Amino acid sequence: MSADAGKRQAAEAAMTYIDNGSIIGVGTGSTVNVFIECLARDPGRIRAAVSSSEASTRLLEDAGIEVMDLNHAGPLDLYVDGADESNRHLSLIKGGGGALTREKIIAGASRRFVCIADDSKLVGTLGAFPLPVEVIPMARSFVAREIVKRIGGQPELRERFTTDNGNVILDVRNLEIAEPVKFERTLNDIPGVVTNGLFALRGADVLLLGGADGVQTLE
Ligand code: ABF
Repeated sequence: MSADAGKRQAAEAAMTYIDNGSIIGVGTGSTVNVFIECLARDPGRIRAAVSSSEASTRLLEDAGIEVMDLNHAGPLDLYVDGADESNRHLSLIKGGGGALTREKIIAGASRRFVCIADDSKLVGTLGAFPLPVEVIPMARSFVAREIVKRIGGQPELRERFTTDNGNVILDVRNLEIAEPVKFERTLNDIPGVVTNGLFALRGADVLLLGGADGVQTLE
């Protein structure tokens, strides 16, 4: 089965987690883009969305879905988003799309985080996907040195990319992340780091993986 077919399966399965007429958080990435298509085919299913990126905002508005500011929406019942990798404990690497900061904020503000992906994203140990770290631009060299000192890896500046928040991203290659919570806390402690792409302190509550055998649900 193609990855796209798996993404569609997972996105369609996520629709069943929506309370009719609710305000939900919506993530970023190609799998979420399929989820937005599903929402567009079901007008009125949600009252509004809180978006994790300018890219998702454009797609939601084009679909005729109201986009609300998190400050006005308040606590959310549901956040639907993709991931670059997940282990079996539902700790994730996110940020390949560069939206990790707003994604982590909205995930933190949501009672239930339903992660949608094709089954290629399930891994034994996190780290084959380079770990994104959003950094204040003036601190990028200092943060890169601190990352190597504290957790190893090879941080590389994401070329020609600025986040929606005006920051840069270091993608850290060659990591084997056996203790995601410890790694996340260590990265959080480095001055200049805005957000790191480990979602382990607050991982997913449900992981919907689309694949040849249908949708696998991990929780
Ligand atoms: C987003 O989903 C990002 O955090 C992550 O990088 C991306 C995964 O992209 P895709 O769904 O296109 O594989 O939430």
